[in-house]
Amino acid sequence: MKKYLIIGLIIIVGVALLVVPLINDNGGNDGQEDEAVAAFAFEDNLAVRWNQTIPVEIMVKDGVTKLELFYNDSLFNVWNNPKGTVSYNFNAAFFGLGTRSLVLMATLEDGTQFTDNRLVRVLSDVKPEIWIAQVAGTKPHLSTSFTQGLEFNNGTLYEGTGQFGQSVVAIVDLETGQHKKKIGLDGNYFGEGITILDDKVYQITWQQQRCFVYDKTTLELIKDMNYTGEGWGICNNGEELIMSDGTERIAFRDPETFQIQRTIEVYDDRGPITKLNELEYIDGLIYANVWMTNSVVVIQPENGKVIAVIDGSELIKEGRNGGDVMNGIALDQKTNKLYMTGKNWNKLIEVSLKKPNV
Ligand SMILES: [Ca+2]
Repeated sequence: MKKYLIIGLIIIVGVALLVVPLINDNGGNDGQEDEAVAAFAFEDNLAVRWNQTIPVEIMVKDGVTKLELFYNDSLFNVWNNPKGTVSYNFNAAFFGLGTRSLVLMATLEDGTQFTDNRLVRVLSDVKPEIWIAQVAGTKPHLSTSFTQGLEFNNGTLYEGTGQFGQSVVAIVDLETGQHKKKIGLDGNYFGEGITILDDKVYQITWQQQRCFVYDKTTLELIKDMNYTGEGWGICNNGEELIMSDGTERIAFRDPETFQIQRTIEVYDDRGPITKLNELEYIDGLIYANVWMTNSVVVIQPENGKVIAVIDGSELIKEGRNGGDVMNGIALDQKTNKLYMTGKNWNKLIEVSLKKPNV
């Protein structure tokens, strides 16, 4: 009997949790157009460009003692006893590119509160240049490698591969494409990007939320670190790890703790660029493969603006040969040669970039 009593109590509490928010919501804004005491004067969400002004107009009915405006969860302005239409303009670049929330909260004399909210999408003010990736040379690449990470360190090429049961980190012979030394992941892990910082190789995993750290010479495992969310590509700027997760978001992480220090959202002048995959840090810019496309986007790390899109069509023709998507960007700092490849491609392609007016 005690068991049924407990089950009964759980059901009652469950129903109460469902019903109470519904009751409270009647005092809120949803579907209360005629009763709203304050609301944005525009119906839809807003799209603005970096450095443009976000024009906010709010219609206020009588009886509102306090009106508060929040942008991206920060209080931006307060009006006491507002009347009629109030306006407020601020710069869209304040919290950077991306999707932000705009919330107004109106308080009546009796303490009742009403809210209204919209989203603001802040687009880049830069129209990306088109750079053409041209084939400058080719080298062999193991067509068994489902390439997820590619990076040079002091003239040595490292590759990380994916697929359950086939994921490795390898030191690659640049001339033959063969793996000179490698370490495999346990079959439960799907390898993703790799990067080398301070004599350590960092390898992230797709959905297993774990980053493995190896000695860059011996490839012996030093430690592993946990994180939340998916892992796709990784590179570094000499101080921070820079990681993509399959969305438009890029996180800058502390290499010791793997904690996120800041994030950017990657946008061009039309919207977000999602499915950011393998990364490479070159001359202060982040190059990113865009999954399922022939494109690499070139991103400003300070703000997420895409300044160029590299068209990889010629590389696909040259290197794909029945393989999977383009993935893998690596600059050999010693020779200043740029290489790109794809998953299961049989060629590693030396690339020259044709830029406008160059
Ligand atoms: Ca890379």
